[in-house]
Amino acid sequence: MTHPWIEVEQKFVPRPGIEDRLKELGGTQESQVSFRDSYYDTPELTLMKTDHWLRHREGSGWELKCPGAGGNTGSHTKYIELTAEAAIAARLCERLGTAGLGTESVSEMLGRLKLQEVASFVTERSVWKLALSGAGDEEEPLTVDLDTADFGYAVGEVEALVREEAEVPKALEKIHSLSSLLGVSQQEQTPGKLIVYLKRFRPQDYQRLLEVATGKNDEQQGSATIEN
Ligand code: V4E
Repeated sequence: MTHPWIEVEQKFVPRPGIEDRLKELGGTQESQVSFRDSYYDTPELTLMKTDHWLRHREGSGWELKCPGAGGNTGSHTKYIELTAEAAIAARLCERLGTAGLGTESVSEMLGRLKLQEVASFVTERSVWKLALSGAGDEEEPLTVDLDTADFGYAVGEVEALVREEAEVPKALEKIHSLSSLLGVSQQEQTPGKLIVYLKRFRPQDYQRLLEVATGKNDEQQGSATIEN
């Protein structure tokens, strides 16, 4: 079986003129896309509290982000991204302590696992590709996504997808190099769209995640890094 992708990324606040800077650095705009993400969890936020993020992305289907080995600390994050329904279903059953029925699709298991929609929003995304000079021709270029969510929040991310844990340090090095060329500090910790959505529209849920992330909750099990 192919390994799932490991997504290594750093988010940042896009400053005015970011597109010009990307062009200056040799970047090219690959596409402009729009999609709706709907996130699901139990009423107790069992998944999010342990840094698992289940969503349905319009046009792509079900996706589950799980923490990579070593957890997530500091300005960058590292997640394993499951997109095969059977793998997502198996991980959901494991996290939620229930047996899999084998043939169930993710949509079919939502009711049984008490998974309900906690957020839904549309993102307009401008996708850029950029190969750092000095990197070999065979090197995968980095991706820079410039996102604007329909609730009025803009965020950028510099991202690399790798197959093996051993490739993560090099990916991080490249991400840090490009980030600093874009004027993004390595210390910059910019919240993603979902976290800002929860803070604005589901403040009680946001508070519960914050309590887990800051260790104020006895049931703490996860390594979520939510900012106040
Ligand atoms: C992993 C995660 C969340 C799920 C959404 O992930 P995100 O990378 O924000 O999605 P998106 O749409 O911007 O990018 P794509 O998947 O298309 O590349 S919501 C929160 N997290 C974890 C997390 C965290 N706990 N703390 C910080 C600082 N960042 C992320």
